[in-house]
Amino acid sequence: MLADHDVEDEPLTSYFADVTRECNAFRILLIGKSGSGKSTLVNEVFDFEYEGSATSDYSVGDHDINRPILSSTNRSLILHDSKGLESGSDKNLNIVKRFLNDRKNGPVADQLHAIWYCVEIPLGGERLFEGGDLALLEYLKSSSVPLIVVFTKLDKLQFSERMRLQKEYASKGQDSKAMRNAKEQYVAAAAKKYQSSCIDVLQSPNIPKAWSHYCAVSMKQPQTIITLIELTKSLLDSSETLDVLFSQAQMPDVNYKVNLSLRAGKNMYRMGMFASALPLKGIRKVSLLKVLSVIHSDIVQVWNLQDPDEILLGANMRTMIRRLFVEPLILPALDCVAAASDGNSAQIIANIAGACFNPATLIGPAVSNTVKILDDIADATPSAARVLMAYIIDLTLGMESLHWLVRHKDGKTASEKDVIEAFSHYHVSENRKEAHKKIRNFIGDENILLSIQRDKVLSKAGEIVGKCRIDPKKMFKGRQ
Ligand SMILES: Nc1nc2c(ncn2[C@@H]2O[C@H](COP(=O)(O)OP(=O)(O)O)[C@@H](O)[C@H]2O)c(=O)[nH]1
Ligand SMILES: [Mg+2]
Repeated sequence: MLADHDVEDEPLTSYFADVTRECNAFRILLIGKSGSGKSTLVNEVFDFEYEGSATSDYSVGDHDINRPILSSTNRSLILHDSKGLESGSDKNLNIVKRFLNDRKNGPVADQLHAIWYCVEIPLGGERLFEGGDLALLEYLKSSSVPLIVVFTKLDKLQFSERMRLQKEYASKGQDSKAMRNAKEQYVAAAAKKYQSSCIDVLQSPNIPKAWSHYCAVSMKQPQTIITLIELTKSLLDSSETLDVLFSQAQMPDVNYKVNLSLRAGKNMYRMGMFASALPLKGIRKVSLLKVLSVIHSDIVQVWNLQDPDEILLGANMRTMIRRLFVEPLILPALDCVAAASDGNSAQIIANIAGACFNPATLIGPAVSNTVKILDDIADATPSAARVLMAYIIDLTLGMESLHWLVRHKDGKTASEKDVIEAFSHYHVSENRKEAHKKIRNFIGDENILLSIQRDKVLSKAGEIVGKCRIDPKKMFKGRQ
């Protein structure tokens, strides 16, 4: 709560700014031999590309663990990279130990937030860990940093099992074409091998038990990457800051982003409904417009899309969201535009969205009207509740559409055209219509009390988003 004396100048603090005040990037250490798939993995999880190199060039001959690796493609991650420790490499072992020790204490921003210990799944009886690795694992037993052993290149093991089975079939005189339909078989055979050559070894008494979690990943199997993300997330539960930063930094786990997007909205909803409604001494009325702009930047930051032209936080973007999603709520007649013109409503909506990015047509009469209305609303009315709820839901689902659109592009950056396309797509979708119908049904004008029951409204918002999620397959149907 605001203290009386600094009320006048206290800006509206966003949930995101608040949670990330002490630390604004997730810091991770990757350990693993050269070629074990570390760079590939961070690219899959974080869209993290090293400057000037496609894969692993940065590491050639130089794994300086102390050097934080940053990337302009994802500013929410700080990476440290260390090669695996061969036997007898005491020097390297000591460097890693010193690094871990140096980062044990101190501010949370300097600490290490997770360690992924990468080991390539052996195909032909190679050793999982070298002697130096064992010494390091022994040392890591006393570390409190979440550690996950990540077995990499699962697809290669599956492929090699497939080949082995194919030969076996052939040697028995069976048609090797039968193998084409034998995916289940070779996946199961690979799982068995993974169990004996990785899990059993990891769990054997001679491997120091520094780890409590492990998983297998493949760059060709997105679900395995999500499993690693969920596992890492499950180890961060005690820190809201780290949970938020990791959710922001990782890219493929859309559910994780949607949940955080709603959580960010939830905290600001309280602001929107209460700071204005309660006659607390000294607290200024906060206009809904102001609250919406904070919700906007919080939700946009969660999605962490590459936005070189700074479109997503700009005034034009906020105008577009108001125009497409808020206006129809406060001035229902405007919703007819979309409803009446089914045939090419997508184009009409895209035109309206596009106009918001064109300064010459920026402020139409409807827009300035809404701005005024929003600026005047500083009360806990059902109408304010609907606007807040819709803003959170629409922006979350619109950003989800944009996320899918951008992920399918080379370079993965959001352009103005993408923004217009994604939000128009969402606007004319059944998802949006359904979401708005549910919002209106939920908060009717008589529901003044309901609208200030934050938890009810927000669990409802979560439920609505859950039912109206974007289906990327549908979204890209008909596109080449
Ligand atoms: N088949 C397959 N190859 C992979 C996988 N992960 C990495 N690789 C390949 O392994 C090689 C080394 O990967 P890299 O990420 O550079 O390893 P690093 O030296 O540990 O950073 C590259 O050619 C990658 O394409 C995977 O999951 N499956
Ligand atoms: Mg590398």
